[in-house]
Formats: sequence, structure tokens, C-alpha cells
Amino acid sequence: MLTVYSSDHRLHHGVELKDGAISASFEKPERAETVLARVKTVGLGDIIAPRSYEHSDYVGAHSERYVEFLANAWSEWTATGRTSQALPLVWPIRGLPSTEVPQFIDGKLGFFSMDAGSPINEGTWEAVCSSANSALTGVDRLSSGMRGVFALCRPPGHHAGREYTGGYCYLNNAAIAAQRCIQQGAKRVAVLDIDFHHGNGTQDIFYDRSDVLFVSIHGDPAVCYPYFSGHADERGMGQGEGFNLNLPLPKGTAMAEFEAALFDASATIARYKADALIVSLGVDTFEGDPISHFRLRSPDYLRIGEMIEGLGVPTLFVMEGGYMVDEIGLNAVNVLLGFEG
Ligand code: Q9C
Ligand code: ZN
Repeated sequence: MLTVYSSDHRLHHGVELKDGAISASFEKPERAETVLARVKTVGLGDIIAPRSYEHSDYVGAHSERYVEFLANAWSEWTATGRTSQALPLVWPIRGLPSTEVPQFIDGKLGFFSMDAGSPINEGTWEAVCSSANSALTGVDRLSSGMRGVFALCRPPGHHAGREYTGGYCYLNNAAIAAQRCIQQGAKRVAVLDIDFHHGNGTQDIFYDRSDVLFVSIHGDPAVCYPYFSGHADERGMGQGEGFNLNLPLPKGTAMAEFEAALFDASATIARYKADALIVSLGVDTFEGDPISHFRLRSPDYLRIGEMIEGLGVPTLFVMEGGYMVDEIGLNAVNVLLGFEG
């Protein structure tokens, strides 16, 4: 299987607020390095760099004003004399008017984010573009007839909505990839999200559309981040009604229950008859993950890959979460090996 990877991800590294204190983010450069090392160790296949794309290739999944905000945020932040990472501190909330984009960067950071989980530093935008470009390059390779491609994206993307950052995410790489499939003529694209956390951003982007089916297996939002989406009764709206499937599972879920959910997810995707499948590949479902609460074990990821292969659809794997740095390479690449059979 072909892997698309850019070392530009290293330009992004940040902090996070956890347990009331600020510390180095779990979403760190070593994550992608470990996965790349494992791709090489098992001899998965060729590794190529992404080509470059235009900002307009990110629009569709996102709004133009959001992409421009991301592109300019660091320079607007440093223009105020600050040298630390840019983080939001105030958000529009339900019941308050929130349609007006503030003019000052501090207001913009809150307007275009869902939490303080996506800090912006000097190299963030370049890294974010390289991540999205890896997904886009993956789509272009799929279109030229490949059965499966791996976009080794970092930073991840599935918490980023049409107009917001969140949960370590900036551009929604999987959504940008799905949108490109549609632009290249696909009639139906399915996104299967198996990261531990609900892919709220991808759901947001496609919630009112029937040309992209979104299916997500994740920790129950009653007790798991991102808390405000991912319930089973969120089924899409308007044209998109019936094209959003959430399969929340309790904390402590192990492979037997995860596999049953993946079986249901697969049945829904098979009925949809997708022309292409995008997999939001998070491996924070692993039993040792430091911020998540499922109990999958390393061999389980082989079985997951095999089940995804059974759908028989050209598939782009897009790297999302996974924070047990020592095992993230083993687990992510196990999915790809299981797919290859
Ligand atoms: N105690 C991804 O996996 N913090 N993002 C949760 C829970 C945010 C995860 C804290 C987790 C974001 C792409
Ligand atoms: Zn996650």
C-alpha cells in the first residue's frame, strides 16, 4: 500500500490544558514518526511526499473565511506583540448572537474554535497544509486506480468543522478528501470514523448532505470528549437525513462489542454503495491509550482492516488520533496489513 507523508508535520507542536494544568500536548511529532517507522519496518510499500494544493482545495469542506483565518492567525497574533502560542479564551455560546466575525484576533480565535485544544504557533499552518495535502494526494492516487492508500496525516482533522478548530484539529483532512472525491465525479462517498472520539467536525460538514455518508464508532459522548455530539439520535438533516450514523459505545468497550458495531457500520456502508471510502483511522481505541477508554489490543487492528477490506470499495485511510506513542505505529499499520490481507 502506498503511503503519503510529509515531514513538515514537525513544524507543529503545541500545549494542552489537561486536568486544570498546561502541559505538552499528547498530539506530538513523535506520533507520526512512529507510524512512519512501522510502515518502513513492515515494508508496507512506497512512501511519497504530497504535492501542493491551493487554499481553494480546502474550501467546500470548510468556508473560505475560515481557511483565511487559519492562514493569517499567527501573523495577526504576533502583530499584538505576543510570542507564545495562540489560544482562544472566549466562545460564542447558544442563545447569544454569533454571526458577526470579530475584527481582533482574540475574538476570531474564539469564533473559529470549539475548544482550546488546537494551539497555533509559527509553523502550524504549514504543517496543517501538509497534512491536508497528504489526504488530497491520496485521493488523486486512488482515482488513478489504487485499491487502498494511506495518508499519514498530522495534525489530525476529524474534530475540525466547517468553521472551527478543536481537539488538536485544524483542517478536516478526511472531509477535504471526501469533497475532492465528489468534485472528481464520485456520486456517493462514505466516511467511516473509527477514532475513539466522535468525529464531530466531519459530521458537521456533511450533516445536510446525502452525497457523503458519515458513520462513526466512538466513546459515548455522555461521558467522553467531545461531549456535545455523537449521540445515536443525530441522523442528519434535510437532504442529509438518514446519512449520518453514530454508534456510541460505553467506556471499557473491547473488541467483541467494537466488532459488532463495525459489522453494523459496514452493513450501512454496503447498502449505500459508495464509490469511495475514506477511513478516519484513529487508534486511540487501544487499551493503553493515555486519554481514551476502549480496550482494543494490537491484533484486533488486523481484523478491523480485514473487515474494511470486505466492503470492496477503493479506500483512503487518513490518520487521526492515537496517543500511546510506542504502539501507535504497530496498531495503525496493523489495520493496513489486515486490509492488504
Ligand atoms: N479527558 C483526536 O483524537 N482532550 N483528538 C480530551 C479527555 C481532547 C482528541 C480530554 C482530545 C482530542 C484527534
Ligand atoms: Zn481521538
